Amino acid sequence: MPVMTIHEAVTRRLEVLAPDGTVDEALMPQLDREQVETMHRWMLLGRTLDAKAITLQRQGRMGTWASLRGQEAVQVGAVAAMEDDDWLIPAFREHVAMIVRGVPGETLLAYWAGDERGSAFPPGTRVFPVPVPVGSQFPHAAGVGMSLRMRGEQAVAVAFIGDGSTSEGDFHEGMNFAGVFRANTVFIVQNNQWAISVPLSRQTASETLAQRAWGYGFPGIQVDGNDVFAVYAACRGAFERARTGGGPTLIEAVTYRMGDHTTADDASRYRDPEEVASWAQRDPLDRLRRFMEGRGWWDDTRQAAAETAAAEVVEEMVARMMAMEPQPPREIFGHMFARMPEYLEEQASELEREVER
Ligand SMILES: Cc1ncc(C[n+]2csc(CCOP(=O)(O)OP(=O)(O)O)c2C)c(N)n1
Ligand SMILES: [Mg+2]
Repeated sequence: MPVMTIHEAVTRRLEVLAPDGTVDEALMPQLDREQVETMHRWMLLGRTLDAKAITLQRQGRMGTWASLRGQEAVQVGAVAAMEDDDWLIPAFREHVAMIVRGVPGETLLAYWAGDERGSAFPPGTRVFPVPVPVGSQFPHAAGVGMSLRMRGEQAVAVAFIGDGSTSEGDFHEGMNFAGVFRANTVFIVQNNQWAISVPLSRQTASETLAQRAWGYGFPGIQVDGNDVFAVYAACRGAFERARTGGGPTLIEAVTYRMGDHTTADDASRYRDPEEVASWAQRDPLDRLRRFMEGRGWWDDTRQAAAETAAAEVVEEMVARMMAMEPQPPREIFGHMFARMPEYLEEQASELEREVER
C-alpha cells in the first residue's frame, strides 16, 4: 500500500510598502495619487478620532473606547477595496472602516457613549452593528455571504475579527459554513498580537492564523497589516474571487495594538515597553507618508493642512454627538424584546426613580 501526499498547502505573506516608504513596484496595486491621498486622509481621520475619543472618555463624556491606533492600514486598505454594494461586518475596533462605509461619526461616538441610537444606522447602510461577544459576528458574516451567493449578487461580506477571537467556537463555525456553502465572504483577522493581556503565543500553536483557512477548504494569506498597499492588494484579489463565485478567503493582517485594549485597561502592566517601541518604528501612517514624500506628492505643509482638516471633521462629529437630545434612561432596556419581561420592567422603573432622585 503506498503512502501518498493527499493534501499540501502553502501559506504566503504579502508585503508591498517597506518601512522606509519604498514599494515593490511589481506588487504595487494600481492606485493613482488621488486614491493614495484618500487612503492617507482616512487613516489620519482614524487616528485623530481615536485620540479625541480617548480624551472625551477621560473627561467623563464617553463610556469607553477601543483604540484603533496602529491598525489604521488594515481598516483603510480593506474598505478602499470594497464596492458600494458590499457589506461590512465589523468587530468592535473598526471605527474608521465603519465611518468610511457610511456610519455617521456622531452615531459611532453615541454608541461608545452608551446611547442606543448608536446602533441605528441610516437606512441602506451596509454595515452591521458592533458585536460585543467576541467572534459572534463570524457566523453572521457567513450567513450574509451565503445569502449574497444564493441571490446571485456580485457583492461581498467583509468581516473583521481579532487574533484572540480566533480561539472562539464562533470563528470556526463561521469559517466552516462559509467554506461548505462557498459564501461570498472574506474574513479579515486583525492580528494585533494581544487579546487584552493575553499574547498571541497563548492563542494558538499554529505558526500563522492565515493557515487555519486551509482546514475549512479555502485559502489563507498573511499580509503586513501596517502596509496599506499589501492589505489593499490582498483584499482586491480576495473580494474579486468571492464576488465571482470563487468562495471565501481568510486574510491575516499582522499589526499591533499601539494603545490600551480599551480606556478601561492599562497595557503598561503587562507589555514590554521595548515591544511597543519597536512597533512604533513600523507605524502605518508614517510609512504611507514616506511613500508620498518619495513620489513628491507630500511635504510638511500638506501634512499640517491634512491634520487640521482631520481635526475639523472630528470636531464636527463630536459637536453633532453632543447636540443629540439625551435619551430617556429606560431606553437602555429596550430594543431586545418585543414585549419587555417583567423583571426588566421592574429594573427600568427602578432606574427611573433613581435618576429622578
Ligand atoms: C464571548 C466573549 N468573551 C470575552 C469577552 C471579553 N473580551 C472583550 S475583547 C476581548 C479580547 C479580544 O481580543 P482580540 O480578538 O485579539 O481583539 P482585539 O481586542 O485585540 O481587537 C475579550 C476577551 C467578550 N467580549 N466576549
Ligand atoms: Mg488582538
